[in-house]
Amino acid sequence: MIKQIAPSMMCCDFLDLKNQLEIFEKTKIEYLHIDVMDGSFVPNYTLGTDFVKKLHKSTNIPLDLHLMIDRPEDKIEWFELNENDIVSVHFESTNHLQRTLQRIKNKGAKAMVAINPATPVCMLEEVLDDIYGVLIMTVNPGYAGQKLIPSALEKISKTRKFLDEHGKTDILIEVDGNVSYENAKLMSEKGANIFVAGTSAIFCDNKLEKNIEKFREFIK
Ligand code: S6P
Ligand code: MG
Repeated sequence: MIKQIAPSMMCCDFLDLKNQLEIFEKTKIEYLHIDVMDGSFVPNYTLGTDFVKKLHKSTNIPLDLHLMIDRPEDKIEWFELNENDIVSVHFESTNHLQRTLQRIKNKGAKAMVAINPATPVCMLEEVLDDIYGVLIMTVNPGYAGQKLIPSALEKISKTRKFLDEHGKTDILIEVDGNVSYENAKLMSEKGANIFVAGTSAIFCDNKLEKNIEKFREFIK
């Protein structure tokens, strides 16, 4: 079973970014999670197109773009995407989910669908052929530092079961929101594959390298 870490870059220390990227490379971090918010789909602003370009120039670690924006189908073109990058688009943010996923794949990236805590995974039945993974929000999107929504844990097992029953054993599950060490362990047991690590875990203090090693032990 694949177990990968995606540090949430909105939680990083921007004044120490160069050193932090070196630590991510040294600890073989699989993805850098980039939260893109538009102040409309979610009540906040975060990272954007220029930061994505800058990271592509500065590291070979693939990016994991989490688009929390309205009408993503019109904005995919704005982003520089590499072959190994992931782009997650919210089910709730578009009337044209399949078209949006197709546009991501046309740009050569891997397409995933993100679902809010209130959205059941069965809503994805018709796009299972179009996706690399499902991003389960374990908090309501918009902010770092929130508390896990308890029903989200069970939703991970439900999602794994739903995917397997549809013959999609290769579709990955990513979890995002309050992925603390303890929660990550439970999420891993329930079938999560990619873990967004933020203020609840690796960015809780300045011992980034040690924290990443510790996090790996919890998701084994
Ligand atoms: C939230 C965003 C997330 C957060 C991450 C922070 O809307 O999509 O990626 O950055 O959840 O982690 P934590 O541990 O502070 O919840
Ligand atoms: Mg996110």
